[in-house]
This record gives sequence, C-alpha cells and structure tokens, in this order.
Amino acid sequence: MAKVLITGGAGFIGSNLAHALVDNNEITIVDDLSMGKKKNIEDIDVKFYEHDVCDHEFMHQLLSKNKFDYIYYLAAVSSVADSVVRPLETHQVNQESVLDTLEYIRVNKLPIKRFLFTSSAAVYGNLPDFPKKETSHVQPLTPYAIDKYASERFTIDYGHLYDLPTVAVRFFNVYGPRQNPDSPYSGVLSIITKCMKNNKPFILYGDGSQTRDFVYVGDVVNALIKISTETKESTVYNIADGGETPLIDVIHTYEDISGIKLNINYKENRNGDITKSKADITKLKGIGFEPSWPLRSGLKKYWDYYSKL
Ligand code: UD2
Repeated sequence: MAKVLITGGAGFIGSNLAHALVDNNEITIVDDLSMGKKKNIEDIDVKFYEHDVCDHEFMHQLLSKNKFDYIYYLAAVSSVADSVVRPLETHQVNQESVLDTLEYIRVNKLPIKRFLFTSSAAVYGNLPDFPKKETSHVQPLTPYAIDKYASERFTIDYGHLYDLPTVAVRFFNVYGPRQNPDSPYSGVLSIITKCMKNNKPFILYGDGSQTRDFVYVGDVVNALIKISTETKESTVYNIADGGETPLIDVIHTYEDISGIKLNINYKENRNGDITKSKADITKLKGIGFEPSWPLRSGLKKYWDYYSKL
C-alpha cells in the first residue's frame, strides 16, 4: 500500500484519480471545496482535509507526519478568467503553494517516490505551431498560464537541481464524470451535458468550427498513474487524446448518443478563444500509453453516468 496525497482531490480530475487508486493505496485528500465537491469522494475510503493548500503550516505538518510516497498536485484555481480578475490571489494557489511544497520536501529530505504537477495546454498560448509538442514554444498569455508554466518549470528543475523525483503534465480538454458545470468557464462538455439533461439552451460562442483535443478523464487518470509510477525522468508530458474535433461535430455526436437535440443559441466568439487545439502525444505513447476512450465511447460513458444522477 503506497501513501498518496492528492491536492484538489475532491475536484473533477483529482476525484477520478482517487477512485482509481483507492483500492490499493492509502489516500489523503486536501481540497478547500472551492470547485471540488465532497460528494465526489463520499463513496470512497479516503482521509479528507477541507483545507486551503496556501496554508503552508498546515501543509508542512501534513507532509512531515505522513511521509507520502506519491503526491499528485491538482489543487488550483483552474479558471483562466478568474486569474485575470485576481492575479495575485490565484498566483498564491497556482504557483506559491506548489513551490512551498517542493521546497519543504527538499529542505526536509522527505522520502517521496514521485511528485507530479498538473499544468495546462494554456501554456502554449496562441502560437501557430501545430499540433502542440512538449518542445513547442510556449506563450503564457494570462496569470493562469504564467503560473502553470512557472510551477511546471519549478517542478522539473527541482528534479534536475536537487534530484527530487518530479514530473509535470499538460492537460488538454478533459471531460467526463464529476466535472463541475457550474461556472460559465467550466469545460464545454460539462455545460453541454447539463443543458441536455435539463433541457436548457446552450450558448455556442462562434460557429462551432473551433477544434479541441478532447480527452476522456479515464484516459487522463491512466496516464497520470503510468507517468508517476513507470517513468523516472523529470520532464513534461502532454496528456490528450491526440485527436482534433470541431465543437459542432462533438455536439452532433453527443446528440446522437443521448437522443436529445441540444437547443443552441449562437453568440459572438469569446474574447481570446483559440480556433484550433491539438496535442502531439508521441512522447506519452513512447512510455506505452494508448488512449482507450475514443470520443464516442467517452461521451457515451459520460452520458450514462450523468443521465442517471
Ligand atoms: C481550455 C481551458 C482553459 C485554458 C484554455 C487554454 C477548460 C475548461 N478550459 O479552454 O482553462 O486552459 O484551454 O487554451 O479546460 N464554449 C461554448 N459555450 C460554452 C462554453 C464554451 O461555446 O458555454 C466554447 C468555447 O468558446 C471554446 C470551446 O467551447 O471555443 C471550448 O471551451 P472550454 O472552456 O471547454 O475549453 P478551452 O479550450 O477554450
């Protein structure tokens, strides 16, 4: 039984990771429930602390008392828009808390097996190189992207400079069960799912031709586990499906699966929206990972879950 800490473990991706690991590991979750939900983890046996990761004293005590083997750092203010409105506060969460944890581990020589930080495709910005490779230029355009990129570099460089077993990942558009649909900046598929179920109009920004690399959360969890347990290098991996689908095609596939016609209200493009996104996942495939949920099966699984709630 390994001892595992998941910060942000009551959130969308963190809670899915906790469900996947709980049978064979002892799991501790720290989450302030700002976006996460207690009900995401109430059916599994985990130690849960409703706490802010910016409380350094609390985190230090937790780390020194528990001697975790694996730390998955998913706690974040994940809204880009929020980071534009509150750059300093979101910086405390998205960067300072990560650095403080790394530093505490280093100074106290805590015997971790792996520290994994979760970054975002947002670091690539709007540059034309396509699809995005881990070696592509970055262009962090918002406080969120700046903090994610800096924390990613701290994570990787703590590996190189101090020999800590660290690794980072960049998520593309993750979707699936337990994604919180309650903010206008929630993942588009969580919003569509909610609109379909409640027969509410969906606002489509633009004409639907914008593309994204949608990846099912089950694949994301498998990739996180594989990267943290089967690789050694302090480096960064894209986590994505490697496909590229126009939003309108996703909607049509989803309508087909659910048997429900989405009521679409077209609006102007959202400010700063990118038109195309797709990851190169050669590096991830190089460690033996293959996505197992093509869009149609992932959407089906998501709908099966959500329509029964
Ligand atoms: C993702 C991240 C964002 C940032 C960005 C970097 C999510 C939820 N967001 O934004 O944090 O990292 O990548 O590039 O992962 N849309 C609608 N109607 C809605 C909501 C969205 O039409 O109600 C559109 C939106 O304008 C966009 C597409 O759907 O064209 C996807 O939106 P998103 O917010 O799910 O993801 P994205 O890639 O824009």
